[in-house]
Amino acid sequence: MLRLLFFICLLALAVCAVPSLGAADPVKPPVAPVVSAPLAVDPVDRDVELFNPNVYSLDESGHGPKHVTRSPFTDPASDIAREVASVTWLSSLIFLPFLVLPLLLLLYVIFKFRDTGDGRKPATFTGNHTLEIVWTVIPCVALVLVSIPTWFILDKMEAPPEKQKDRMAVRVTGKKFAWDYKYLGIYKDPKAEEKQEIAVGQFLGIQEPLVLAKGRTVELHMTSDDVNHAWWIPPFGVKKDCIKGRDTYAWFTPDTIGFFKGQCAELCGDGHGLMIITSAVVEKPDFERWLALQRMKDDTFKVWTTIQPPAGTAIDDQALREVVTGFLAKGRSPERQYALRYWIACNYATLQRVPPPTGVSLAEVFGAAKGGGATEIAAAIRVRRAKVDVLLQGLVADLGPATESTIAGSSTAAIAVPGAQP
Ligand SMILES: [Cu+2]
Repeated sequence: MLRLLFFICLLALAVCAVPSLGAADPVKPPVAPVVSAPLAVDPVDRDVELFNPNVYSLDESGHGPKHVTRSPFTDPASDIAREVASVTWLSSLIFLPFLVLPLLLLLYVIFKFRDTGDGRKPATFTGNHTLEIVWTVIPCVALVLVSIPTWFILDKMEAPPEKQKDRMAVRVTGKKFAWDYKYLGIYKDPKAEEKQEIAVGQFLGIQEPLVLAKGRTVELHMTSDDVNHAWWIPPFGVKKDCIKGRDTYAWFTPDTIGFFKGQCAELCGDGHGLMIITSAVVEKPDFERWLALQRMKDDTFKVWTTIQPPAGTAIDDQALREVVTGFLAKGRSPERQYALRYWIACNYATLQRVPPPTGVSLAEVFGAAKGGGATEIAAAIRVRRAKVDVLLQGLVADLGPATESTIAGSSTAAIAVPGAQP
C-alpha cells in the first residue's frame, strides 16, 4: 500500500510540474505573436495602425475581436507581470499537491476499506502526535517557500523605481466613462528632468490608447474625477484603484511590442463595461515620433474640419487651400507635413469607428452616395487624403525655399517620415 501511495504522489507531482516548469521561466518569450496583422505599407497608415489600432474591429474570420485581452500568466508583457506569473506558477506547483494528494488518498481509502460484508470491524483510535506534527510542519514550510519570492515582488511593485534612468511618468485619471492620460515627463537622467506635458484621452468619442516605449519604465500616477475606478491591463501585471482626492501609484517596464487591452476593474456605473483600457507598446524611435505627432495635433483640426464638410457637401477647394497655407505658415518641416497627413488619416480611421450622426450614413459623411458600402467609403477616403497630399506638396513647392533648416532641398515629391528606420 505504501508503495502505491508513493507512486500516486510521484504521478500527481509530475502532472502538476510538467505544465508549470516551462511557464515559470521568467525569460520565456510569449507563446502567441503579439502583433496580429502586418502593418500597412504607407508610413502614414502604418503609424495609424501602430498608435491608434481599431479596438472594436473583428478578426479576419469576422467572428472574434481583432485585439483580445491577453492572459498575464501565459503572455506577460512587462517585468512586473513576468515576476507575478513566475510566483503564481511556483505557488501552484507547491500548493497543488495539498489539493490533489488528500483527494487521491481519500478515494483510495474509500475503495480499499469499503464494507465488503466479511464482518471485519474498523480500527478505532484517537490522536497521533507524529502525524499532527508532520501535517503542521509541511504546510508551514510550503507557506515560507512561497512567501519569500512573494515578499520580494510585492516590495518591488510598491517601491517607485527612482534610480531607473530611462523612465517616464504618466498621470492617469479615470472618469465616467473614459480615461485621460497626461504625460508628465521623460526622465532619462534622474537629475536632469526634461518636462513635456502631452495630454491624450477621448478623441472623436473613441478612447485613445496609452502609448508606451518598449524598455522604458513607466510610473502611473492615478486618480479619479468622480467615482472609484480601477486601471487594469492584465499582461502588464498592474491593477490599481483610482480614487478621487487621492493619488495611487503603479509602475512597470513594458518589454513586448504590441497592442494590449484591459478593462476598468471597479464597478463605476452604467457605462462601466465601456471603460476599455488600451495600450500600444512601440519601439523608442516610434514613441518619439508619436510624441512629436501629438504636439502638432491641435494645429491640424482646422484642416480636418475643412475636408470633412457637412453630409453631402463637396470639399471647398479654396477654403482647403487657405487653411493648408495657414498650417504651413507655422512651419514647413517634414515633421509638420507628416503630422498633417498622419492626423487626417487618424481622423478618418477614428471616424470609421464612431456611429455617424442620426439620419446620416457614414458614406454621406465622407461625401459618397447615401447608403454607400465599405468600398465606396474607402474610395471617398482615399480621394480626400490624396487631395490634401497633392495640395501639401504643391504648396510647399509654391511657397519657395523653406526658412527651416530641417527641409533638405526644395523637392517635396516624397514627404519624409520623421524618425523612420531605413
Ligand atoms: Cu468602472
